[in-house]
Amino acid sequence: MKILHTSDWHLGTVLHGRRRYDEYEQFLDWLAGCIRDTQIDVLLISGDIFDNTAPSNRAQELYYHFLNQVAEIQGLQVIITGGNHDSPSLLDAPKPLLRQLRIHVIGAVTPEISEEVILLRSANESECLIVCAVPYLRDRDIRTVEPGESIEDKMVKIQEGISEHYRQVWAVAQSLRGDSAIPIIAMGHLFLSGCPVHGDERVRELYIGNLRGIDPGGILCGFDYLALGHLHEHRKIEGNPWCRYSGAPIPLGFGEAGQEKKVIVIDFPKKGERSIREIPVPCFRKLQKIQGDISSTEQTLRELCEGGERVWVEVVVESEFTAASLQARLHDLVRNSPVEILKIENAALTNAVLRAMVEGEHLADLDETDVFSRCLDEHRITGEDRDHLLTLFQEILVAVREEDRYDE
Ligand SMILES: [Mn+2]
Repeated sequence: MKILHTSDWHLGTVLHGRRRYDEYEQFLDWLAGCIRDTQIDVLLISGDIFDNTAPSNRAQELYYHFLNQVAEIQGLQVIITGGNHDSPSLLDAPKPLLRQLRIHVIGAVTPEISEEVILLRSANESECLIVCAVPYLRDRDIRTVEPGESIEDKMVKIQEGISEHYRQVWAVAQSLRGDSAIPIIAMGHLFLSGCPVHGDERVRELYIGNLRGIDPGGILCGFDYLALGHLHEHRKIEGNPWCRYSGAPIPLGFGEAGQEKKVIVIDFPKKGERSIREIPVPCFRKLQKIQGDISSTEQTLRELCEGGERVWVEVVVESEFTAASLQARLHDLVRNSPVEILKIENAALTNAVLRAMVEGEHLADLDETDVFSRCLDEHRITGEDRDHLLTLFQEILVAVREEDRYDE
């Protein structure tokens, strides 16, 4: 059986006000072709299909158009699990219909844990695969709250709850396998400790409070492969090539500019054999971050314009300028070229008045935690109190983001 692993599509994502449907269209067409050409038997999508819990109709159209396209591929089976950005009820709503197309959806933890364990047979029934389709595990799925518990107690319980969930699906899968040699794969949408995070602009969302990730030892069990989602950069777990983050297929922010995006193909050609390879995803629109003084910035922009490639640019200028003249000067330079400047940051200005709201700074440049931090500054809250309040704030933020608004 040949498996393709991808995750973190974030359909509907917006970058500095720009929608990205054309890139997604190209990616999904490419992916459908890749599945066909590589003769994939099973497609795994490990969470964060959509960027938010109420995706636009256009984002949903892209999703269903793709599913319809791949449903026509002879023998292909698909498993989709929910991520922290997804609405579980939105993903699960068309479950029975998609089931008819050999597409399994696990939007949230199922009432019976055995429903997360799926036995797949190849088209000619000669091969089998067991997939433990574990979705993103929400706090309420894995932990009971007791009055008076400390944040530390809570973190220990989350860690234990997640490990216990994987032990349970592993046990179900093993009994399903019996004496046969059927490979067992698990999916997951979580942050493993020991994974250095760099270049990821959404890093704050990876943590629940100050939980610095799940210990991989607790969830690896005996899985032949662990198909993870949540980190946007392709990542292998140290010392274990069979446990990976596929990473997002398109760079979702300028922090991911320059990363090579991939999908992963795992093959179990015959009993006891397995192989793995990475397939690079073509770049449908380049993102580039330019940082430097005004003359080097202008030089780089000129070169980009001459290059003729479609590119979105974020500029950080380290020379002294008033916001308005800088904007005009740089936008003039790229006029009528395939280069578009999405954001200009005036580093000198920002540094000079770092913590105050100033002219040229927009609320859109800050995230919720930045605003809350400034509020704490205003009130001169420091030390342990500050850490504690920031942790509580993060918890509320995660709860608000995960709220499944249309689940009735
Ligand atoms: Mn995620």
